[in-house]
Amino acid sequence: MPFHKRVTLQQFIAETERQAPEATGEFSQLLREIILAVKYIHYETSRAGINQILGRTGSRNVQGEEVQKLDVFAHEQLVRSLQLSGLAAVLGSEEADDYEVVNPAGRYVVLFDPLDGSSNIDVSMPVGTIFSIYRRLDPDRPITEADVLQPGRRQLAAGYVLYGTSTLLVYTTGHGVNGFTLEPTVGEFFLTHPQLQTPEQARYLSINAAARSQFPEAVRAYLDEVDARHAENPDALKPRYVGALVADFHRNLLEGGIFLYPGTVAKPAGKLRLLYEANPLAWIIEQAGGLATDGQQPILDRQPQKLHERTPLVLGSKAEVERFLYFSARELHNMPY
Ligand code: AHM
Ligand code: MG
Repeated sequence: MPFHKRVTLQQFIAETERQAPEATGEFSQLLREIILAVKYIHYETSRAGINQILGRTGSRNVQGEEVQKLDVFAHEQLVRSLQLSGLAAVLGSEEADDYEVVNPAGRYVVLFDPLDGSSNIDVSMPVGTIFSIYRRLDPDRPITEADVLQPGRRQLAAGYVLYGTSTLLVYTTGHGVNGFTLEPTVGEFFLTHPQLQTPEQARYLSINAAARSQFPEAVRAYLDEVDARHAENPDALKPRYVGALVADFHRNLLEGGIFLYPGTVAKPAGKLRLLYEANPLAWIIEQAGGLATDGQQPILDRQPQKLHERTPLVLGSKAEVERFLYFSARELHNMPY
């Protein structure tokens, strides 16, 4: 699609649908439902400090983490939109213990982290929404867990929304990555980042280095090598860590970078979730020319075992992730560094 002066997200979706004659329109409608929910979430996050919605509910989610009111709000907005649409068969959310069948006749599986990086809320830092859409396995059979546990390569669409200094929606349907910025006065997203490609060389390094001594040997060896590069050139691979995955990912996508959330001795699978954090961002980074790995295999090739499964995650610019993979391959094959 040529980049016209002013293309709205709605026009973009309609145009994409026009180019796919077999499309029924259902998928486009599903995206529109997500966009609608996202606009409500944007509105609520942008005035969080004003309307006293800040603070904790006092409850914990299935993973034992404190639930913030905005997490609940974001979850409810997405569930409501998707349920009302009648198009989604089953939903899986970070904020719900189990997957939920919302419409047995629906054709799609939608998995999401309604508000990622929620510890940032109380300090007015960026947060995000991440989503992933699959087709259900067989519309003539009842929905089972297998519909939810599909490998990332089967995604139909994956995207995220960054609620930062401006609100951006970035998504892919497997034909490149496009980014749209919300113009809040008219409530419309405009195409601002057509056909995004991430730089092949990384400019930034994003990692919570506090756990360095707890990381696997390959990660420590890689970080030692980064130290050596810093010793030569302090500007090489500058450390940048917001602590909100969407924000760290988005900066690195645009500027070039590598993000690592490895496992630790205490938590070998790390912290981030495969289905609604790692998979969608892995597909986006691959579509943008980068790579995503758990250290042993591409994230998108993993066969999920459960809805809230965690995975080590390393993703970003191709050359830098390949450099990391050099170290993890040596660990895998018991070779010296
Ligand atoms: P959340 O889903 O509970 O918000 O946690 C996920 C967040 C990510 O956004 C971020 O990359 C990571 O947790 C930061 O974790 P840490 O504080 O351990 O570095
Ligand atoms: Mg999260």
